[in-house]
Amino acid sequence: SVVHVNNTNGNTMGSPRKRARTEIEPKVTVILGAQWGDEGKGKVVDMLATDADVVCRCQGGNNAGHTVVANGIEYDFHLLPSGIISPKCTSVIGNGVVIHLPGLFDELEKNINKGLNNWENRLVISDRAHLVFDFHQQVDGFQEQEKSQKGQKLGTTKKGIGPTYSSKATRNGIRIGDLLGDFTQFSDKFQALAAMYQRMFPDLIVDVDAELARYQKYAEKVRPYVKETVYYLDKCIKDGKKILVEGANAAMLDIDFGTYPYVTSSNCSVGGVCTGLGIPPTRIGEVIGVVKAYTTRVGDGPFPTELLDEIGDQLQQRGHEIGVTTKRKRRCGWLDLFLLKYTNMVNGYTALCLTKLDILDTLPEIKLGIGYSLRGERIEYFPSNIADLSSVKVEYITMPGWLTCTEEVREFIDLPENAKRYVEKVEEILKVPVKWIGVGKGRESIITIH
Ligand code: 2SA
Ligand code: GDP
Ligand code: MG
Repeated sequence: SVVHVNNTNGNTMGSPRKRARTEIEPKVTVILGAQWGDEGKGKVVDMLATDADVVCRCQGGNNAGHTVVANGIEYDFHLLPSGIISPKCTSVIGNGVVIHLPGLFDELEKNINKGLNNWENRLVISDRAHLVFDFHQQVDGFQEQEKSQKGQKLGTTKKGIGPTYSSKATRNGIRIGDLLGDFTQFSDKFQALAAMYQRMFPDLIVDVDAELARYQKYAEKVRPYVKETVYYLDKCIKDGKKILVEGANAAMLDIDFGTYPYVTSSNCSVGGVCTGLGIPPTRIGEVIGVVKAYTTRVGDGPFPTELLDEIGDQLQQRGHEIGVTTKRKRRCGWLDLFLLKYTNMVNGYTALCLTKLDILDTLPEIKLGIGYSLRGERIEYFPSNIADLSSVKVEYITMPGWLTCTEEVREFIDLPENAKRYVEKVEEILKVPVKWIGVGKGRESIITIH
C-alpha cells in the first residue's frame, strides 16, 4: 500500500508536478531491557524469533549475557543474537556493537557443541563495527583497579566495553572494515593504539607482533560474514522481511539516561537501535519493554528498591540471579514502577513482557515502588544526579502475594487472583499493556495475553 504524501499541485505552470511518495514498509520490532538488565530479553527474542526473518544486535558487546532455554538445552549468548538458534533466522551484528573476535569465535564453537548448525549462511557482521582487543579488556581491569582504590569502581564485566567505545569516540578505534582492508594500514593503527595504551598503563602487556599474526588469521575467519549492513537491512525491510532488534543491557545502564557513571558505554535505549543499525525511527514499530517482576542489578551503583534482607536473598536464590557473563551475584529488590515510568518515557513501550512472575510465588506480601521523595519532598522526576538517587526514599504500595505455584499456568485467566491483580497494577500505573508473562525458564513457560 502507498501513502500519498501530498497530492496538491505545487507548481504554477498548470501541469501537476510528480511528488515523492512514502511507501509504507513493514516495521521493525524492538526488544529492550526496561530496568538494569537480565530481564529475560533472550527468552523474549527466542519466542518472537520463530516468526522473524532477521534478528539484530545494535549495541554493547560480549558484556551481555542472554539466556535461551530451548528443548531442554540452555544457551547463553553474548555477541551472537539469540535468533541464531532459530533455523530460518539471519543474525545481524550491527555497526553499534563492539566485537571481540576471539570471544565471538569461542562463542560460536561453544554453541556448535550444543547443537547449533547451519549458521554459516545466517550470520552477518557490519564492517563498521568496532573491534575490542585484548588490551582493551586489560585496560578495563586497570581502570576498575584504579577506581577501586578510591572506592569508586563501577563493577564492569571487564570485557573491554568502556575502553573500546572510548577508542571509537576518540576516533582512533579500529573497525572490522580496517581489519579486512590493507593489512599494513591495520597494523599501523593497531600499533599506534597499543602504544597509546602502553603509555597510559605501563603495566600493560601487548605482544604486538603476536597479536598482528593472530589478527591476520581472524581477518580470513571473519571475512565471509562481513557486509555493509545499512544497505542489507534496507533491502530486508523493502523485501518485507520481519526484523527483530535485540537490545542488550538496559535503559538504566544507558550511557545517557542511566545511572551515570554506573552505566555501560552504549545507548541501550531505543535511540541505540537507529544509531547502531542505521534504521530510521520511522521504521520502528513495536517497542517491547522486558520487565522482570522484581528488580535486579549486577555491578555497583544506586538501587533505590534494593532489598538487603532475607527477601532479597530469597529472590536471588529462587531467581538464580547470577551474572551470565561474570557469574557475579545479582543484587535484588522490589519492582520499581517509578523507574519504569521513566524508562517508558525514553523508550515508548508499545507492550510489556513481564518475566519471572513465578519467582514471586512464595512471597506472602509483595511491594511495588511507586514514587520517590528527596529531602522530605515528593519528586516528579527520576534523579539524574547519583548523590540524589542514592538518598531518595521510596514510596511503596503493598499487595498480597498468591502463595501458589504459577509455573504450569498458560492462560491469564488461570493465574491466582492476586497474581492477576499484580499484573493489572503494573499495567494501570505504567499505562502500557502487558502482552506476555513469564512463568519459567523454558520456551514454553509463557502466558500470552490476547
Ligand atoms: P560494562 O562491562 O562496562 O558494560 O559494565 C558497566 C555496567 O554495566 C553492567 N552490565 C550488565 N548488567 C547486567 N547484565 C549484564 N550482562 C551479564 C548478565 C552481566 C554479568 O547477563 O548477567 O554476567 O555480570 C551486563 N553487562 C554489563 C555492569 O554490571 C556494570 O554495572
Ligand atoms: P537477559 O540478559 O535479559 O537476556 O536475561 P538473562 O539471561 O541474563 O537472565 C534472565 C534469567 O532468567 C535467565 O536465567 C533466564 O533463563 C531466566 N528467565 C527468563 N524468563 C524467566 C521466567 O519467566 N521465569 C523464570 N523462572 N526464569 C526466567
Ligand atoms: Mg543478561
